[in-house]
Amino acid sequence: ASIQALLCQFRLQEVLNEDPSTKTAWLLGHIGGEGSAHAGATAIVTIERPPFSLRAAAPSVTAPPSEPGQGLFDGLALDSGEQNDIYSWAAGFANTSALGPDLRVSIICPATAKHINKHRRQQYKWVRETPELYAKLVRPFIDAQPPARIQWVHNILAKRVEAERIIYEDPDPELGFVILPDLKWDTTDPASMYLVAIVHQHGIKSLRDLNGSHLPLLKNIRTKAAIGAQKYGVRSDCLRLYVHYQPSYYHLHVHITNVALVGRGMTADRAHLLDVVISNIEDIASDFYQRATLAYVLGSDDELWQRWAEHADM
Ligand code: M7G
Repeated sequence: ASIQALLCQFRLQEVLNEDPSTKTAWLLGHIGGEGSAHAGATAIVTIERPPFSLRAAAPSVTAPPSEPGQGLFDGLALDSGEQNDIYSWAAGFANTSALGPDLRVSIICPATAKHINKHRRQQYKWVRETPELYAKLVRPFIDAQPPARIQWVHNILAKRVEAERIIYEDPDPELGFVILPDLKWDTTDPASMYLVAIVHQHGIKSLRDLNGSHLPLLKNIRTKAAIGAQKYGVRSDCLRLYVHYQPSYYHLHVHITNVALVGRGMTADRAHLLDVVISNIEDIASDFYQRATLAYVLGSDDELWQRWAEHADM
């Protein structure tokens, strides 16, 4: 059957997730089986509003002005909208090919339970981790992490894997680290440069462990990140350096990105800027991060979620 025919049979059961920022929705339902005893096949339909393709619609400088009746907004069906002084706005349906397609659809059918869980919205909670809660809930969780979780880190530090991708190394066992492209970056576009610095020292699990004794290490990373970034032509004043709390991997590493890159991992939810970390330790207190309350978002998919959920105050 054509995609259109399949979609005409789709019966919605649940909106699994909606993301206003990407204008995407994930719908769970059934296709086929109508009027018969069986329910049809489980299907996940993803609908997305694509970006406008205005470049194709824009007249080139040499083209003659468009004929009447060939305007960009022909076929538009708008509500009456609002007007106020020089401002007016309305909503409606495009019905015009000049703006490009206004819907993209994809179907997984039959969808498995795994597909469904993957696309179902997580619940989120904002938690405030005091030093006491860290000691009670989080540190035991970190200590229980299987070493295999950071095997990839050890492989990089021992040059067993990705050795040719290392773009800078300070081999000092105390102050040293390696810098290499993050797996999220394909190294083609410097505007989206994403590097990671992984320290040689073992045992610094996270931001919580950092104190005055680590200032030389942190400053060393701050200085040398610029050398690494030079390889991609990114200037030292165009770098955003931060650590995540909570991180996914409990071996100290610093994210190094082009400031032009904006995305989820650098929002206030989890990112702690290296400059601020250094200043807090150096200018405020050597044990700042042992005394601070650190707040962050937990998703119901996070393993830490369960630990907090068992804690009565959550
Ligand atoms: P994080 O703050 O611990 O967790 O960062 P996050 O992934 O939730 O941000 C770990 C960083 O290391 C992430 O930016 C990952 O994309 C990156 N990363 C993870 N792995 C398994 C690898 C890897 O094998 N190689 C490289 N180069 N980067 C990795």
